[in-house]
Amino acid sequence: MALAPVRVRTHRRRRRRRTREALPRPARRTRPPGVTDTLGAEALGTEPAADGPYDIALINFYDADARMGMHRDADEKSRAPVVSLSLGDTCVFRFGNPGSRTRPWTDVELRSGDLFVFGGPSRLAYHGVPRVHPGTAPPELGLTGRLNITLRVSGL
Ligand SMILES: O=C(O)CCC(=O)C(=O)O
Ligand SMILES: [Mn+2]
Repeated sequence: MALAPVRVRTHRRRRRRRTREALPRPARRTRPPGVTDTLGAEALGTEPAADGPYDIALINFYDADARMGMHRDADEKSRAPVVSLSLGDTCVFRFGNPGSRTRPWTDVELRSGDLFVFGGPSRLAYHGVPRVHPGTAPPELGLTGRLNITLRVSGL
């Protein structure tokens, strides 16, 4: 008996076309407001960094018990100075050395409105916040706790 050839039909799934509108929009990179390309240089009185604008603003909030351990800001490709603005409660800012998270370090009191800039040989120094002094924020700010904003150049 002769066997009839069997036709195997394959079903190719048609790729469903997604409209452009349905796709998520890429996150837009916007510059933190009021930040100029030369911010770090202006604060330090040096030449502006050649590797780009201040395109990162990292905001940390500290309540009365918050701390930040000793670390280095080493994720950025750029070595442009880090510009750090404090608002609200006063804190103890511990500024160490680039070699280790241990002494020598200097404890500085950062108050609301203080700008702390570290660059050059200190750009990769270990630093941290061992203490916040609760209730020391200027009342007109209406802020309970401490806000810190660090501005950085990613270099990407
Ligand atoms: O809160 C501060 O003053 C320091 C913050 C800091 O070191 C950081 O965000 O990497
Ligand atoms: Mn840091």
